[in-house]
Amino acid sequence: MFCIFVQNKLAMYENNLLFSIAARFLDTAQIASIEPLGNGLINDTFKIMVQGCKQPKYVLQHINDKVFTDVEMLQRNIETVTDHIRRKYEAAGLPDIDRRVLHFLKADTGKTYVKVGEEYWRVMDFIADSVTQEAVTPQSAYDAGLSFGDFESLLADVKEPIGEIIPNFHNIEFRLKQLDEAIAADPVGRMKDREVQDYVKKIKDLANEMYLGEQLYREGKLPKRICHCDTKVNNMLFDKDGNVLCIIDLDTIMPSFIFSDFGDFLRSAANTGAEDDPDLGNIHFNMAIYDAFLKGYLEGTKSFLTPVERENLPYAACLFPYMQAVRFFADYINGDTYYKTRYPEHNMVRTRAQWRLFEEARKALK
Ligand code: GN1
Ligand code: MG
Repeated sequence: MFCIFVQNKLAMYENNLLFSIAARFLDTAQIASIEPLGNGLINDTFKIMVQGCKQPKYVLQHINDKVFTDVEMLQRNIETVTDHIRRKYEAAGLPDIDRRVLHFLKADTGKTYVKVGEEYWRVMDFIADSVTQEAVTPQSAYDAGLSFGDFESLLADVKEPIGEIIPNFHNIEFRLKQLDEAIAADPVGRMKDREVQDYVKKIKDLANEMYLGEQLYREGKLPKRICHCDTKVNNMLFDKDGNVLCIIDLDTIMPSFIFSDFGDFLRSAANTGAEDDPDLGNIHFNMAIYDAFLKGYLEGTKSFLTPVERENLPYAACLFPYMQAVRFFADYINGDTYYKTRYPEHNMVRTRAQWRLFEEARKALK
């Protein structure tokens, strides 16, 4: 049995259950074990080990359908995108395509997910000989810029509709409205804390500055494109030599401003501390990483990026720590109902850390 922290509770996954779900996708006779994998804040992920193989063969994932309420759309989006990229790679004669784009297995239902009881599950191939990194160097930041730029340009001509899987996901006006609702409801009494009140004020004082993207969009000056929308460093797989292999965690692919992919990558990559660093002294905005990522991203997107998008990339790098602070903070006030937390104050610690990163980015990019 495995225990995984979900919303302060231990989620228990019986081995038998995991095996029986895997059996819907593949022949379980080959399975040696199923064990927890990774540190996502939303879904629960497991690696499937098979006999005679040191590295995992498949990844089994429990889909959080409180967050992704339309699982059919979720998987359709992912299949559309992965099929599209695969076809392009094949046409270009690229080698080793199975390690460059994710592949989801079909279950006995013919779909790439199953519903077991009230829960949704899926299985994908594990990308062989790949590693994740929590930190980047200027060289890998440059490569990541190229890769995410490439990723967006590969998706520029997708014909099938890509649904907005989480409506208003990166809309800061909407996120601030959610914060206001949390403040008004104050369901667990966290608003009486002086520090919490101070953060409300700090966040609101700078809100106008952060509305820029939505304003430009309303004025018809900023397009939405198909973006990844969760470009954290640990959502890229690298090969043993540190080259970018494959972009993973495709759940949030949806139409958005390119600011999402640019800003969210730097939110993790340019942070010299951890996303939830309790020591704010560790948190600075690393300009060498910013410059390298920018260079790669501009190269990767040169076929389509407009001047308005290009000029506002520094804004995007500030917007994302700001927005993440707002989201962690609202969840804290709501009593930790969205993000997995490991201890009671976790979302507040994350809020402080993201706010500090925002201040540091704003100072560095002024
Ligand atoms: C969530 O689960 P994970 O780590 O891929 C969140 C992102 C946040 C991130 C913060 C659907 O992503 O938007 O930036 O946590 N995903 C969703 O680490 O809300
Ligand atoms: Mg994600």
